[in-house]
Amino acid sequence: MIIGTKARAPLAHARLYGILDLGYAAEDSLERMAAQLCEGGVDIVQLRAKGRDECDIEDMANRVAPIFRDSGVPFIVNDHPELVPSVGADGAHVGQDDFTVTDARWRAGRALAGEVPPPIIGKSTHSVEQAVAAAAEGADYIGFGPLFPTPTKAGRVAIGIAEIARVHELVSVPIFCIGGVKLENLDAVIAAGARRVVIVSGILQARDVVAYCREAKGRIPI
Ligand code: TZP
Ligand code: MG
Repeated sequence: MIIGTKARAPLAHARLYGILDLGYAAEDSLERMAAQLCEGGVDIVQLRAKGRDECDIEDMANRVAPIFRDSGVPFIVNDHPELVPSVGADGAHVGQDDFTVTDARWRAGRALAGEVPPPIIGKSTHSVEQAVAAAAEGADYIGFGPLFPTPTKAGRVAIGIAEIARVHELVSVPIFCIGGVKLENLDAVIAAGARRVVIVSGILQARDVVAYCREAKGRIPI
């Protein structure tokens, strides 16, 4: 059942992207963490549950979706666009080796035909070339990174911060800089040209999740 109490905030206004990552958030803490992310002011949230089967992910998404909906925070499901209609999510996020944007949009949107607003489809990119291609493919937003080495995406080569300015010149959809971003380096990431960031472990491992989100959000210029 979909009960909306607050209109979904526009993606264009989003500055801080949080991820409920099962690598850090215990399964029995999801509702509590979701509420804290909302209280901290994250603008968009993704559920990321690598290695979990789709039924489990559907159950978890069903548990947290109402919390995000009540706060007007867009809720994105990683890797499983076909779950978007059944859990009442706002969209899906796909990687370079996952569905194309078109395919993801079709899977996410087919049961929502005629409903407004349409699902949001985001795509991970790891270079300026991939970022340009994802935007051309029709992604509503992109992730750009990992900027720094991170255990959350172990083994992926860090791309650094030097290309942040360039990617913002070439890509007009919202760009969320991701990968190893923490309060400690956030100012440098912003100084390099980032307007939006994703912070995963920094937020989920914070002693005070709400305060961490508020501090991060307050440092990202409007
Ligand atoms: N994609 C690129 S880096 C990354 C993902 C999902 C992980 C970011 O996590 P953290 O903990 O903020 O480095
Ligand atoms: Mg993926």
